[in-house]
Amino acid sequence: RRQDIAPGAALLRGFARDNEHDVLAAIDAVVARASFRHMMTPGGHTMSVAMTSCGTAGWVTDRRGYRYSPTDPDSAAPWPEMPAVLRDLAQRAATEAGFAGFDPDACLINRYVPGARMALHQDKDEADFSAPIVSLSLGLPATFQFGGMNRSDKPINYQLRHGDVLVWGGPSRLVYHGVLTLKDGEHPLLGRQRINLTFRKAL
Ligand code: MD5
Ligand code: FE
Repeated sequence: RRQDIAPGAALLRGFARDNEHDVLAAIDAVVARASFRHMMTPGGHTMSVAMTSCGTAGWVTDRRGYRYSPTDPDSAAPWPEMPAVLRDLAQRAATEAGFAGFDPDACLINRYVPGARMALHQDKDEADFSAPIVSLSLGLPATFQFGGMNRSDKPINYQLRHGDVLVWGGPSRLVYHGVLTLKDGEHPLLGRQRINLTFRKAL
């Protein structure tokens, strides 16, 4: 059930399915303390994806730029702790993909409703690119684009479904990637939404 999609990038189909109820309860507990919000890009656009975070650092954007913050700008409180069930899942997935010893300090939680999308970008706000990023997809399926080292490289599209985990590091760590506009649908556990978690070593 490990599909290598590029050097350093592995897709673990259905990896989180046996754990889905505990995983969803952990996400609910985080969201109860740090709500999903639509943040503003430095260019002044409001993102269609709603976000929150847990861990010692959370990714934020506003007119001042993109960065990791130890506190939630909405509450000024520290982000909720990363639930053990989520950290363990990310560490097990990283190990299965060849990145034993992954120790994430940030988990960005993205919520897509139908119509939301994420344009091609690189994840480069982290201090250390030697650690991989682990991504967990839940709820409605989405098409993600796996590109190359240049924005103009033609991306390959993959469908990500409920429970799929993607690990990318090494030579793939800085590839351009994105998520196409989410199509409408109804997921038995999550309804009309997709939730994606990305576990990172940010600091
Ligand atoms: C998401 N999140 O699904 C996306 C994609 C982000 C972000 O990109 O920065 O929060 S996570 C999975 C992904 C998509 C495309 C390429 C790669 C991973 N990759 O480079 O392997 O919310
Ligand atoms: Fe990204």
